[in-house]
Amino acid sequence: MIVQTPLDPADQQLLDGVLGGSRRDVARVITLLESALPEHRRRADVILQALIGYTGKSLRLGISGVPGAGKSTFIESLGVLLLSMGHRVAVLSIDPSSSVTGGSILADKTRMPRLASSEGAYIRPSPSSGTLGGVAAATREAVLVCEAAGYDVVMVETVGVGQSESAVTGLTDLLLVLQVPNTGDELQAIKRGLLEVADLIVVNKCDLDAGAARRAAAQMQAARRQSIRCISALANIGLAELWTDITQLQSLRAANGELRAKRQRQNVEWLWELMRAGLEQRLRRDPSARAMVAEAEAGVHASRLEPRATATALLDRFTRMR
Ligand SMILES: Nc1nc2c(ncn2[C@@H]2O[C@H](COP(=O)(O)OP(=O)(O)OP(=O)(O)O)[C@@H](O)[C@H]2O)c(=O)[nH]1
Ligand SMILES: [Mg+2]
Repeated sequence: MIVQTPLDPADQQLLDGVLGGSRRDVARVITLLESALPEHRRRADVILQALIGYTGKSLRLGISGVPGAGKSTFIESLGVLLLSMGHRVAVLSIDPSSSVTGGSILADKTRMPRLASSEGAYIRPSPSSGTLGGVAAATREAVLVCEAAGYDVVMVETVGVGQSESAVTGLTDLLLVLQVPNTGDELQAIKRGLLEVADLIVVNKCDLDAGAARRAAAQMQAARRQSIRCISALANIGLAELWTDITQLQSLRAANGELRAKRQRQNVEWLWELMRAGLEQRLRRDPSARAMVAEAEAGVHASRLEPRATATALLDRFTRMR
């Protein structure tokens, strides 16, 4: 049913560039897949399909925490440590609330100066919300491109508040939540259900008040029945030990099959997400659908037509039109 299109020379060159680890070609492909232009979309589809055999080999780590918790500082410090261990590190961010992009490029890169100037690292800000399937879909696809380029650790920083944690769990293997002591965040996190979705929790900024950090950790430890590390992203305390925790958890899940099952589940969810988004886009844009959609909208708007029956009739007609 799905026909694989051969790559034209320009796309083949991009693909070879990505597979050869070229940061510039990684950026170009991600730009294509974030584009709303149908021609870019088509090229991105073909390139992604061709890349798929080279993906899946990284540790996909989501980083969450309230604004100011130290996520960017943490990614910078851990990233530099990982580079020194011989890893290649990609940093992506996801901000479902952002409708503009561009401004954040500078902000992200200046917050991660050492990573930004390292050959072995690639930093990409959150896409804008105009992409097919939304910001999370574009970020997920960017993860795949980074993996094909040989980045073996991909960190995704959640930016903004609200839906970003649930978005990031759909595209990462592990979610790490950064907490800070003395802010009541322990309770906020419990309320928001963040503790349930977090795979690892750490208390950051332990350099400021080690006692307060230990108390915050103890409080959460009681709720989680899991040891909570105190770290300092800024003073580089506890990061090597935390990295050991992370890799051990990942290895355990790889060995018991949980990792594979999670990624399979995520992929099927993405398929549905993209089909939903694509169907809506077609209904809104397809010239042959537009007239009947406008008619249905007008009827529903005027309370002449009932939404449920109208939607069914419209979808019936639309699928017959194919
Ligand atoms: N003392 C101390 N300060 C820290 C630590 N980690 C981060 N900070 C400081 O906390 C502030 C916020 O850090 P960021 O890394 O920008 O925090 P963030 O979570 O990325 O913030 P947003 O992206 O705005 O949500 C900065 O001034 C950092 O220098 C730490 O371990 N100790
Ligand atoms: Mg940040």
